Amino acid sequence: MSQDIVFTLIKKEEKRQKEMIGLIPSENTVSPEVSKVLSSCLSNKYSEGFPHHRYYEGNQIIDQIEDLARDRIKELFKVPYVNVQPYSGSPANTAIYFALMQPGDTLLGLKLTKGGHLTHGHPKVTMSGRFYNPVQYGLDAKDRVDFAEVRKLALEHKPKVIVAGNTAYPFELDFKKFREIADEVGAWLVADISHVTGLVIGGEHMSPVPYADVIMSTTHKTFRGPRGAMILVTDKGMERNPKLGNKIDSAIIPGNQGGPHNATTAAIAIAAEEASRPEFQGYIKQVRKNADTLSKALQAKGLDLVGGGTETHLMLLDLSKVGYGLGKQVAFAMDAAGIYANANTVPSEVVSPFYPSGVRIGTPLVTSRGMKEKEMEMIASWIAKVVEIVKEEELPKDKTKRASFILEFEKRALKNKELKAIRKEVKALTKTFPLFTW
Ligand code: DSN
Repeated sequence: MSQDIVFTLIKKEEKRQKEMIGLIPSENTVSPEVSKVLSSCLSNKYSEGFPHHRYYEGNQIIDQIEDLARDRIKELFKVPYVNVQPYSGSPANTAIYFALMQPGDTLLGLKLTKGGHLTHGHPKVTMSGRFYNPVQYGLDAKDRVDFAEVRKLALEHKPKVIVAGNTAYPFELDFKKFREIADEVGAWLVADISHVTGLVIGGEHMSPVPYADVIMSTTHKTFRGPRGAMILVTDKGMERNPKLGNKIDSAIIPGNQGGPHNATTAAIAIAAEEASRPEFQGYIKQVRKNADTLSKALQAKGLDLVGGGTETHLMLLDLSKVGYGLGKQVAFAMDAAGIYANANTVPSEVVSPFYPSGVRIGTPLVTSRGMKEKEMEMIASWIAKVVEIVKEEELPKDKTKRASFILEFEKRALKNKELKAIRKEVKALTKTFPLFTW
C-alpha cells in the first residue's frame, strides 16, 4: 500500500513546494494541525443535513465539531449565522444566488478581465452568467472600481444581487459605497472576500460585516485553512429577512450539495482558532508589509504594476510596455527559475485571456514560510531578471502560430542557463524557510 506511486508523487510535490517560491496569491500553506485533521477518520462519515438535524445516524460527535466550527467563525466575524459546508467558493456563490434570486434575475458583478471572478456573472460560459441576467461593472482610469458606473448600471438594470468581490484586483474594496448603491436600488449586497478574509480578520482590509447582507469566503487563501468555503449572514441580512440563514442552509442542502466534508469542517474549526491568535494578526501585517515591499521593489526595477501598486496581498505585473503578449512566457520562465505565479489579464488587456499581458503575484504563502522584506527584495530582483531574459519572446500577432510558439518557447526556457542559475539561488534560499511557520 505505502508503495503506491501516489505516495511517491506526493513526496515529489512536497519537495517542489519546499524548493520553490510560491507567489500565487490564492495559495497558502496550512499548519501541521490543519493538515492532520484533513487526513483524519472524519472522512469516513456521512452527515447530510445540519447539526442535530441529520439524515444519517451516528453524527453525535460530528455535530459537536460542526457547531464548534460555526461558533468560532461567528465569534471571529461577529455575525449571527454561518454555514461551513460549501465544498468551495464557486458552489458557495451558486448556493447564495440560489437563495437570493430566481432564474433570470439580474446579477451585477465585477468583470473577470478587470479582476472579478467567473461566478460573479461572467457571461455565456458560467452558470452565474447563464441562469441569471449578468450585468458587469469595470474600473476607472486609475484601475479602481468605477463606482459611478456601478451606480449607473444598478439604477438602469435594478439588480437583485450586487457582488462586491475580486480575484485579481489589488486594491481595497469599499463595501460602504457598494452598500449605498445596493440600498438605492433595493439589491442584496453579497461580499465575496475569498481573497482578503485574512486581511479583514487582521484589520488590514475594510470589513464587509457592517455593510453586506451575505459574505462568502473560501477558507484556503489568506484564511490559511483547508480547501473549502463558508457563508456568513450579517445582522443586516438577518434584519432584512430573519429566515435568511435557513434559506442559505436549504440552498446548500438540498439545493446544491450532498454530504458535507467533515474533515474539512473540522479543519475550518482549527483554522478559525489559529486565526483568532495574536500571531495571526502578526502574520497578516507581514503579508501586507511584504506586498508593499515587493510592489515597490518591482517598480524600482522599472516594472509596471496595475494601478501603481497594491493595498492588499496581491499585485498585477503589467508587461504590456515590455512586449506583446508576454504574460504566459514570463510566468513560465519564472516557474523554470523556481518562482511560480500565474499569467493573468490586465485591465487594459489588448491580447487575450488565454495569452494575457500580466502576471498575478501575491505574498500570503511566502509570508507563512517566514519570509520578510529582505526576501521580497531578492524575489523582485529575480523576477526582474526573468523579465529581462524573456522580454524578446513576444507572442506572434498571427493567432494560428501562437500555440506552437508557446510550446517551442517552453522547451527553450527549460534549457535556459540563466533561468537555471536563478533556480539554484532560489533553492538555496528556500532551505532556510520551512513550509509553515508562525
Ligand atoms: N482560483 C481562485 C484564484 O486563484 O483566485 C479563484 O477562484
